[in-house]
Amino acid sequence: MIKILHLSDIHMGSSFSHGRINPETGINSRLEDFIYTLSCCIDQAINTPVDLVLFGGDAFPDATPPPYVQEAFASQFRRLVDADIPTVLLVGNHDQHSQGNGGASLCIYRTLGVPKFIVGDQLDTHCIETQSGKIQVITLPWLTHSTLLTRPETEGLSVAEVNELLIERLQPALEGEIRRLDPDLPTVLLAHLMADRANLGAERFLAVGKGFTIPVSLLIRPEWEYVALGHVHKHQNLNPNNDPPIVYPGSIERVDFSEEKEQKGYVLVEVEKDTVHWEFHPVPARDFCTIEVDVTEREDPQAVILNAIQKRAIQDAVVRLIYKLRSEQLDLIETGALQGALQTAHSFTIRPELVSQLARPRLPELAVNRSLNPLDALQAYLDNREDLRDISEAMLEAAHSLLNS
Ligand SMILES: [Mn+2]
Repeated sequence: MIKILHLSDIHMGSSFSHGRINPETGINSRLEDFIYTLSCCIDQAINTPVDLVLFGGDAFPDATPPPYVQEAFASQFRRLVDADIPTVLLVGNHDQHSQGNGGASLCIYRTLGVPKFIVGDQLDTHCIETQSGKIQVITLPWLTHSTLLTRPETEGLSVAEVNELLIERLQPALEGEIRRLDPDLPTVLLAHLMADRANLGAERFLAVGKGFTIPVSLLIRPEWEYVALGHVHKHQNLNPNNDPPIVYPGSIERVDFSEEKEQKGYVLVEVEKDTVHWEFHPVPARDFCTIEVDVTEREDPQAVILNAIQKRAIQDAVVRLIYKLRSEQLDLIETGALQGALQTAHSFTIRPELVSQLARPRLPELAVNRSLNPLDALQAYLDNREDLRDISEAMLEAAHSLLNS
């Protein structure tokens, strides 16, 4: 029986806007959070101990993280080297450099020849010798147009057609890897991809440009015991009959509020030829908490908001307070007291939304049902800005020459 710890989507270095600077270290508290949850995963790998760690991709927000973030990541994975645990680092879309090939942020581990570390930056099969026997891991990093297609092939095609063509190419390539497998050894497919049955989370907004979706049917094969995925931040198994399990462990910390209600963690897998057992383990990720109140119809909006805050567990959480009110109620709100009520939160933002003001255009000349050319719109704007009168002539002139250039 080979024991595997499968984690993914670490995104170390993101979510800084939800943190504060730790005065003792000068480090953003959210980086400390991400280091902490990663250390929980590594602790588990070492204490179990597992025979293999599989990382499903997206180590950082981009391919060129600042050195102190890289170092924080490396010092956690270094513990696996010391514990003699083989590790596969798969390249996700956030790890790829837009210029050039491969994962700039992860390839350094191969360049340095870190013992028992494998970087999965291409479709390949790795036969790994573990404490409990051999296992085959097929690595399938994030695919882009240029991975399997040339520009003339994709010219004039729609996104959907390119997607189809890419899958047509992927299929035989994957088939080639499958044919080379030793049928007597347990096998895992480790892939960073968007499967067409996956529920979306923050990754939808984080990704630059649209990626490809891979049909789940392509991942259901008797040749492998487990499919270890990365990319989607919400933990899920895409094949509930577990034949084989197709599992996103999800991210290990909340990257933003879209992950507020998701449990964060990693997956422990036990695998041998034709048998697999897996289990999700939560990590103590920092809580996020949205408090939304509509006080437009309330006599005492301040008390209603304070009451809404009181009812929620905000201690040490990243909190956002959103309240809707009418402009006439503005004088009834004392922001200082709201801030006071949120003091026990790790960090908080307060966002008042003025209802009446949103419904009415600020300048009657710019009503939604009227279409103005850009110069008329600028003219209307400047007419309403006393303070810009001195430069309004010059601005109109500049706008005119820009539009005519
Ligand atoms: Mn990703």
